[in-house]
Amino acid sequence: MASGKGKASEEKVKLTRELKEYVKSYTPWQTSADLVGIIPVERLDEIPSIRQDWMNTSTIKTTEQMEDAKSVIVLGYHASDDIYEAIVRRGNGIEIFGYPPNDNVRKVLHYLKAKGFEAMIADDRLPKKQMARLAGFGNYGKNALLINPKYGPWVRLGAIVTDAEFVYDEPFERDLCGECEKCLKACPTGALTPFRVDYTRCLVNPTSEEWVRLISGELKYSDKVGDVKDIDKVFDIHSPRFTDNSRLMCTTCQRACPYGRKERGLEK
Ligand code: B12
Ligand code: SF4
Ligand code: SF4
Repeated sequence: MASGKGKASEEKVKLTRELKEYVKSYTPWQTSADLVGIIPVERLDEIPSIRQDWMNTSTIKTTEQMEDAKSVIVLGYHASDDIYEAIVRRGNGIEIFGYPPNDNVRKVLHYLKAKGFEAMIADDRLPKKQMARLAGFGNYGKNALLINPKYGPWVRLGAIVTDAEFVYDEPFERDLCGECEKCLKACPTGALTPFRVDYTRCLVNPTSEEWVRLISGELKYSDKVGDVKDIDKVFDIHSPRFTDNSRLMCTTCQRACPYGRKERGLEK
C-alpha cells in the first residue's frame, strides 16, 4: 500500500502512476523492470553509514550525490536465467550482462529529465539492498541478499536519485526466512553467517582483472586464495565455464533458497 495517498497532490499521484506504468512497460529488445518502488530520501539517509569492505569505502547519503534529492526510485529485475550470471571477458576487462540492466535504468532517467526533473543513476555507495527493503520489495535474507516473495533472491537492483516527489511505498516488514538455514548450509566455502557474507570467502569476489585471468586460465583460484582444500575444484563446480570466454558467477546460495524457484525455472 502506498503511503500519504490521501494527502498527496493530484500531480504527485499522476506522476507516480505514469512513471510506474512506463518503467514496467514492455519494449521489444529492452528490459523492463519487474519491481518498482519509490521512497523519500530521508528514509534511506537515516540509516547509519555501512562499511563496504569489498569496495574499500562506506555508504553515503543521497544528498551527498544530489544536494536537492527528494526521492529514490528503486528498480528490481528478475534474473530469470543463468545468462544473468555470465561474466564475459572482453579484452582486458569484463562485461556482466545481468545487473543492473542499464537500458531500463537509463530509460527512467531520460523520462524524468524530459519532464524537467534532476535525475541521476544511484551511486554504488548507496546501499541497494536496504533501499529495496524500504521500497517494499522483500526482506533481508540470511543469505545477505534481498529476497522477494515471488522472485526470491533472483532480483538485481538498480536505482535513480531525483528531485521529483511521488506517492511513496511502504517498507517490507515480514520475515521470510523463519527457521530456514538452507543457504548457510549450501555455501561451499562457508562464507555465510546469518545476514552476513564474508566477502573474502565468497567465490564472486574476484576483481575484474582477476576474472579476466581466471577465464583465460592464466590464474587459478588457488593462486588467489592460497592453499584451501580442493578450492580449484570447488571454484570450477560453483563458478563453471559458460562458454570458452566466460564463467558463471556462483549462485549456490540462491539456488538453495525455497523462494523464487518456480519463477527461475528450478521447479515446475
Ligand atoms: C560489494 C558487493 C558484493 C561483494 C560483497 C558483498 C556484501 N558484503 O554485501 C561480493 C563480491 C562478495 C558480492 C557478492 C554477490 N553479490 Co553483490 N554487491 C556488492 C555491492 C556493490 C555493495 C554491497 C555492500 O558492500 N554492502 C555493504 C554490506 C556490509 O552491507 P550489507 O550486506 O547490507 O550489510 C548489512 C547486513 O549485514 C545488515 N545486517 C546484519 N545483521 C542483520 C540482521 C537483520 C535481521 C537485518 C535486516 C540486517 C542485518 O547490517 C549490515 C549493515 O547494515 C552491491 C551493490 C550496492 N551498491 O549496493 C551488490 C549487490 C548487493 N550484489 C548483488 C548480487 C546479486 C551478488 C551475488 C549474488 C553475485 C551474483 N551471482 O550475481 C553475490 C551474492 C553473495 C551473497 N550471498 O551476498 C545484488 C543483490 C541483489 C539482491 N537480491 O539482494 C547487488 C544489490 C547488486 C545489484 N545491483 O543488484 N557482492
Ligand atoms: S555466492 Fe557462492 S560463495 Fe558466495 S555466499 Fe553464495 S554460495 Fe557462498
Ligand atoms: S535459503 Fe532460507 S534462510 Fe536462506 S535466504 Fe532463503 S529463506 Fe532465508
